[in-house]
Amino acid sequence: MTRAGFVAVIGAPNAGKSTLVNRLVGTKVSIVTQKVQTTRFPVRGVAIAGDSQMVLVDTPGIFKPRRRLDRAMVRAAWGRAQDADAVVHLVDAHAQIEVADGRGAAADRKAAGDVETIVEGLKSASRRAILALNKIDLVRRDRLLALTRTLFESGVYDEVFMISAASGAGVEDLKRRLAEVVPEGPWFYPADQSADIPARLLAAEITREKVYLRVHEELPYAASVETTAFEERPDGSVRIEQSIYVEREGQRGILLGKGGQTLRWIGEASRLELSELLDRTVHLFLHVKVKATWAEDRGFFRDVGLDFDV
Ligand SMILES: Nc1nc2c(ncn2[C@@H]2O[C@H](COP(=O)(O)OP(=O)(O)OP(=O)(O)O)[C@@H](O)[C@H]2O)c(=O)[nH]1
Ligand SMILES: [Mg+2]
Repeated sequence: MTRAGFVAVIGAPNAGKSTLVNRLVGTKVSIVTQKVQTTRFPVRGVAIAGDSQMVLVDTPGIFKPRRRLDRAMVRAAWGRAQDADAVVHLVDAHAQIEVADGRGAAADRKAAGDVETIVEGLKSASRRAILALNKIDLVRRDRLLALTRTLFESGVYDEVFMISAASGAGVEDLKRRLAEVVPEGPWFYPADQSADIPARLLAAEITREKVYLRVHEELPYAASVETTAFEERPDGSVRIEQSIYVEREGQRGILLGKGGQTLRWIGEASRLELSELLDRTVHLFLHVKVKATWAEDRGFFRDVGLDFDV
C-alpha cells in the first residue's frame, strides 16, 4: 500500500522553510535568500521515501501583515496549513536562543514575536504541528532542550526534530517521519516529478532571487519579476523575456548599476541557473520597468495564485 499526502512547512520569515523544502525534495523548487519575505506564494515540491510520496508545500513566512501583498501571503500560508495532512512548524533556533539570552538583534526579536503569533494561530485553529528547530549548526546542542521545553508548553506540538536545513543534518530523520504520517493512498504525481510550478513562473522566481541576492539592501522587497515571453526554439534552446518591476525611478538606477553592470550580473546569474534547471541553452532578456502599483495589480496576484481581496 502506498502513502501520499500534503505537508505544509510554515514558520516566521527567514526560518529556512524554502531551504528545507529544497533539501527534502533534493532539488531546487523554491528560491532562497538571506532576506525576510522571499517566498511570496505557496510552492509545491515532491519528495519520496519508500512507498510514501510527500507533497511539501513551502509557504510565505507568517508575520504581522501590513500591505495587501503581505496579507495575501500570510493568508495563503495559513490556508495551506489548514488543508495539509501534516504541518511542520520550522523555527530558527538560533534567533530564539539569541533572544532568550538577551543578545537578539532586531530581526531575531521580530522572528521570536512571529513564532509566538504562529503558536497562537495553531492553537486557535486546533491544528497540531511537528516542531522542527532549524539552524542547529549555529547553536550549542545543550541549548536546544530548554528551547524545546518552552515551545512544547504551548501544547500544539507532537514531536520535535532538530535540523540544519542548510547542511542537511537531521533532515533524513524528519523525512522518514513525514513518510509515516501521510495517509495511505495513491500518489499524486508521477515518480519522476519533483516540482509543480509552471516554467514561466519558476524562471521569474530565479531572476527575483538574483535581484534579491544582488541588491537586497537597496531594494527592500520592492521588486517583482514577470516572464513576458518563453519560446522554445527549433534548435532546442529557449528564449525568455522578463520584466523586472520596481516602484520608483531611483530603484531602476540601482538595478541597472553603473554602466548597467548590476543588471548584467543578475541576468547572467539567472541565465546560468535556468540553463541548468531547464537543461538547455537559455537566451534571457531583462527589462526594468517602473510601476509604482505593481503590488496593487490584480493580475499579479492571479498569476501567482494569491487572493487579491484580503
Ligand atoms: N546557518 C544556517 N542558515 C540557514 C539554515 N537554513 C536556512 N538558512 C539560511 O537562512 C536564510 C533564509 O532561508 P530561506 O530558506 O529563504 O528561509 P524562508 O523561511 O524560506 O524565508 P521566507 O521565504 O522569507 O519566509 C538563507 O540565508 C538560508 O541560507 C541552516 O540550517 N543553517
Ligand atoms: Mg521561503
